[in-house]
Amino acid sequence: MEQRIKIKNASEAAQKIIEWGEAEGLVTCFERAEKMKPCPIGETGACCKVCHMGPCRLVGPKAEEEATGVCGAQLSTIAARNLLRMVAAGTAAHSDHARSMALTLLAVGEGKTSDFEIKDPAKLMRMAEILEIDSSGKEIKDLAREVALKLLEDFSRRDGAVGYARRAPAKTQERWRKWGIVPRSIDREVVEAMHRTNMGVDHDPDHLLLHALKTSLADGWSGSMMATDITDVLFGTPKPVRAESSFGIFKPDHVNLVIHGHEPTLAEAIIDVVAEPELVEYAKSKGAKGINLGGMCCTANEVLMRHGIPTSGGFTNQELGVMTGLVDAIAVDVQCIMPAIVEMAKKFHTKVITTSEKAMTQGATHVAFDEHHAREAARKIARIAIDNFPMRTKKGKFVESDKAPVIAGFSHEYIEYMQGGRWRASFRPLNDAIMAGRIRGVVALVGCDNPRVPATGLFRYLAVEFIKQDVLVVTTGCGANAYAAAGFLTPETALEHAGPGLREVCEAIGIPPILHLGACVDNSRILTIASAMAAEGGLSDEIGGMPAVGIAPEWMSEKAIAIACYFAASGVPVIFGGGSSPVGASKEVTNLMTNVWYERFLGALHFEKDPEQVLALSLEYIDKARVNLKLKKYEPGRFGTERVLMDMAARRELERAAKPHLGVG
Ligand code: SF4
Ligand code: MSK
Repeated sequence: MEQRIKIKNASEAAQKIIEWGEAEGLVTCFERAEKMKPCPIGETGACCKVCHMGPCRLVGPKAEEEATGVCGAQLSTIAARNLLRMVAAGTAAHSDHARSMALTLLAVGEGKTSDFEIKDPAKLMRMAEILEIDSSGKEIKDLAREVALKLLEDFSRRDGAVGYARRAPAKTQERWRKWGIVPRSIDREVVEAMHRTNMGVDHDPDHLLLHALKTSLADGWSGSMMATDITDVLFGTPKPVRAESSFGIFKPDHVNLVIHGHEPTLAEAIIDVVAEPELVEYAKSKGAKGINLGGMCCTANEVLMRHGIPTSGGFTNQELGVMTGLVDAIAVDVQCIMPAIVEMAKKFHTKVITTSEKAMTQGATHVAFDEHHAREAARKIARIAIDNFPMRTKKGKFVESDKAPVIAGFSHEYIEYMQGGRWRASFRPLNDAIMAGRIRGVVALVGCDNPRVPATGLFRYLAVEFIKQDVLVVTTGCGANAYAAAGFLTPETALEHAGPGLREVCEAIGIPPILHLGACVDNSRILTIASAMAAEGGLSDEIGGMPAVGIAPEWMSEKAIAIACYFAASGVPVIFGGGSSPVGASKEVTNLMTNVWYERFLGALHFEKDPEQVLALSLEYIDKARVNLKLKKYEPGRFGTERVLMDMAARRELERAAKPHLGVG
């Protein structure tokens, strides 16, 4: 533990770049995080600034019992109100991303763009079925239009429920109905959250927090889930691909163009155009051997899992990427883009290109991007990067050898397929392995990396500890990037670190013990996977009560809070690490979010600073679920009887026998 806190980044290459930068007088988020101590009042949710009689700070040993703001608001009201505002902001971010995706699907359906097409019609049909749209006899484009319009209703419906709520197990939905948290529509819940937290409206902490759950469910079971599904339909449902990660993916003799942000449309358009012969020739005319794309943050996950585009890392890598001196341009859209990259870029030759009408940064170049003129904008961006290639100087810290292999792209559909092939796809083998104690439980290690802790270090520590103890890990967001850079996303990791039961399962199926599931919005895949496991039988018949935990060890974004709340409301205990609790000042709110939520939903939200406590609490939840489900007690190396997991050869044999003319999937 001691050694981890002396370094600023657990990645050796990142640490080298940070140290080089410090010697050069370059200031990064790591140094700023050291200098900018968090305000101890705001940090724990004890500050209210929703009106101009304040800001009111409720401090002191008896603040919870005695202090109030000028209006009389108590600490529990203030802390709950602050949390609800975070959830509203996080939900808005994911869902506005989803709105763009739905509008792109609509444009494709209406034939208003020729830059995108339907890549996975089967998934579109499955979406139609879930949304109760009859797809029989319809042209695929007409169906796309109908599905898009149906999904767009999820933003503005006055009453009823978001369309995908019905994907949750019946018992989970029953709990939502009982506590009045079935989300009606995204915009309605977000607007109501802002209204309720306005000065002088909702003051009951429990009532405020129930609306936090309701708003977050509009994110998880609508916004994020539709973003994931539409992205799969337009750009392909991921299946495992092999690629590379970390800073060594930049090529000194190529134009290096980084794509950073969240919405995959920009990145997909750029991927399409950089292969065009005219652009490749143009790059050569400037002395480059070609154009090299690298992803960053969640865009990295989107293009890694669909195209094998290498990732240059997560959130805290953005300034460091510029400091390699090899990045000719960074094209960004929305979310998690530090304004600091523009300042850093000025010290090198890098151009920062903003593209969204919603997100501009002073000093950046703006190229307007929309789904109707996607390739045109993408070509402009590529040309800016190419034109900038000759401007490179020798300044920068580049570690060419810093590359790790990655296997990414485990969608719900692929995980189902890998457990039984095309004809017997199911979650049976996974459920059986959990029941037998071969796999102790499942942990989602997701979310941001953070310069306030040794960045990516908590991710590494926890993953190794979990897989050692036969816990299967799934990952999304910048956590997925952290594992990619660490070289953990390969099957060999299982051999090196995993406990005997998990290793056996990984070897039988040929998967890593840490599965890359995608970007932040793809946490919705975890919800549908958990629902499928509940439907499969043998474990819990709802999401709650599964031996599963969600962890965001280094969270920083409001989106992470929204994700945590929709997991908790769906029945998954969630533990946030890395820093103080944003509601820590109020014991009442802390109790509501842990004990009371657990009683009602079998989910909870904890904030736990100590990584060892995060680990212990997670295992406690997992083992408690095993006991409640009357599963075999977990004992390393000692498994119960179960169905045998099929290896690839056995699966192929089965498929051949089932449909010999179709070959293997
Ligand atoms: Fe202070 Fe109340 Fe205004 Fe908040 S709403 S700033 S507690 S007076
Ligand atoms: S990008 S929200 S830093 S995961 Fe999705 Fe990464 Fe967190 Fe942003």
